[in-house]
Amino acid sequence: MAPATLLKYHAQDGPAEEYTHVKTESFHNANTPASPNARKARHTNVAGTDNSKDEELKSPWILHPSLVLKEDVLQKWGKGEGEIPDPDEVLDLKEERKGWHGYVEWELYPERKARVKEWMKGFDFPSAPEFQFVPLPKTNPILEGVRWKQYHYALGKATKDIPAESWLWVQKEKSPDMIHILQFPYNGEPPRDRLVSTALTTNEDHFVRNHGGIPEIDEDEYFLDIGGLVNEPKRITMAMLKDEKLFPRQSNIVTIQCSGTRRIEQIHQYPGDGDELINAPWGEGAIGTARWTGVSLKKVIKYCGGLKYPDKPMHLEFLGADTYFKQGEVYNYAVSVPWRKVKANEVLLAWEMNGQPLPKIHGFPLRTVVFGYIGARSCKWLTRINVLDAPSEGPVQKKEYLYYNSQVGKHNVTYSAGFSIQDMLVSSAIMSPVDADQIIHDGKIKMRGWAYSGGGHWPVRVEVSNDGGSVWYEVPHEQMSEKYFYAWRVWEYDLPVDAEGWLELVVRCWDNSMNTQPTFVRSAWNWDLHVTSSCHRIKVFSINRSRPKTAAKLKMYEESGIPFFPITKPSAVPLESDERYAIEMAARGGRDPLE
Ligand SMILES: Nc1nc2c(c(=O)[nH]1)N[C@H]1C(S)=C(S)[C@@H](COP(=O)(O)O)O[C@H]1N2
Ligand SMILES: [Mo]
Repeated sequence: MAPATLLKYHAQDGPAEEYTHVKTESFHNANTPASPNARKARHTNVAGTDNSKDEELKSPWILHPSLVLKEDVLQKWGKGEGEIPDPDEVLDLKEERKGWHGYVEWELYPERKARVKEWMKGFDFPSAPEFQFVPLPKTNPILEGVRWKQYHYALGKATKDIPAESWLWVQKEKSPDMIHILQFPYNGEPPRDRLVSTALTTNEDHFVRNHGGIPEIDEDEYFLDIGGLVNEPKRITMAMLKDEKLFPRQSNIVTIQCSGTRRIEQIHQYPGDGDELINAPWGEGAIGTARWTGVSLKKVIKYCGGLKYPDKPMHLEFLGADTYFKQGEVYNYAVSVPWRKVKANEVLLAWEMNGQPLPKIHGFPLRTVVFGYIGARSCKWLTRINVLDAPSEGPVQKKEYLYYNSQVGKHNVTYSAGFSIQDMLVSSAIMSPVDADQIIHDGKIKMRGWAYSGGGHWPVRVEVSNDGGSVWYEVPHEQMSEKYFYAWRVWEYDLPVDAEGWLELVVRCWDNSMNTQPTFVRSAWNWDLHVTSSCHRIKVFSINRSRPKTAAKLKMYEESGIPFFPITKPSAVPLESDERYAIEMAARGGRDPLE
């Protein structure tokens, strides 16, 4: 079959500006070397170069910003101008365990958290960048996360190299052409076209969503503590988890989707809350599908003698090794899911992703994978599971990932007023063509995309429209990938297109419960800009070469060697010859009526 789309011009192509990073400045003085660990990281640079000091300063993954202290703090600490107290003396932070680099435990030490809260008050951290009322920078990374780098830097040796080291893992483990939405904490999605070229996403292309740094954990030193309202609290090693005499293996194809997927559409129409991490400006790629292997959490809870109150609305809280800063305080990443989700064998403790050990960036050595739920609950770098009689009090569970009514905003928003997003709703996206493409075709345009529904639902029907959503064509089931209880389906379709000019292409999915998608972004807009589940719409400029006049015009451009694209480039040739004009006007009976 000939390709339906003959030629495409991407309006979004164009030179990205060189990304300029924050210049290195050591905490105490410019000559202090970074910690041995960061130094080692530099020498295993992807480029393999032996970095001189100058090279180090230029290297894009040295991410040590300068810090600004507040005046009253200088006085309080008895320091002179420009002198910064040593965080290692004041805070004395240490990594929690041998073999767990990048892990500082916060939740078990309330007094440590309190000390950091006081310390953080001493700095003038930059505020969040405005990225909603202005166009996004054409850089890659798009946003930097300067203040998050500074937060880590401000706490001294236990955390200051984490931004640099995490960026190194991005380079090592992710595809070189990822779209870096936020450099640190790292958030990135793959190129659109490639994401839907296979039903299973490669580990290199799977999107990444981080709230903090990437810990490096030695599998042999790894263990997981299970406690709280469980009958027999236990410490479990990887060797125990992998022992099939103790726990049967479970393997499932599961889609993980961040509830920020397609947020950029909401931002473009109606800006909302503007934290560059919490509300990162995702495109359609914050979704991926992998075969995850591990053991069902239900079996592990059984091994711990079961829950103390299995009939109460219990939650299982997952804690991660990474540090999360929120409003001047520190936390370990923490989220929870209800016990009934675990009971259904829909929560996996996974150590394998597509038959490979988990990449570091995806949670090595162990993460949860919560089927059909928002990605946030699939906790990476798992340190503990706490059985609670209520949802986690961690900020990610309690204060984020909330879905508000559209009239709620900064003036009246409250945490309790939002839905806590758990099951992902039915959604879809067109991944090719992309918005503003100018397409030469012979009456059909090839479309490709994904369709997904959470909560154990699956896409049954995908429909596309070439007229903004009045006429819908069904994508034949043969052109959709296999169905699974917990995964997306990728699809492709040669959409009949007769009309020329700007058209609005639309997709919508129907799941097995006959749920479908809201019509417009506005129909489901919400203050925190979550789950952009409305029909996905793109504008494309159609040039239908099966029309003889269009074909002739295109030929003329080709023969004269004048580029046709972009369509907005003013034409250097007359639209019509004088001879032709005279013939056409005569045929129309001239411009004006005779009487
Ligand atoms: N420990 C930890 N787990 C985490 C996160 C995190 O920042 N820290 N991010 C969550 C969010 S919001 C999402 S969408 C998924 C993304 O998983 P991935 O990065 O493997 O694609 O991880 C979740 N698990
Ligand atoms: Mo997420």
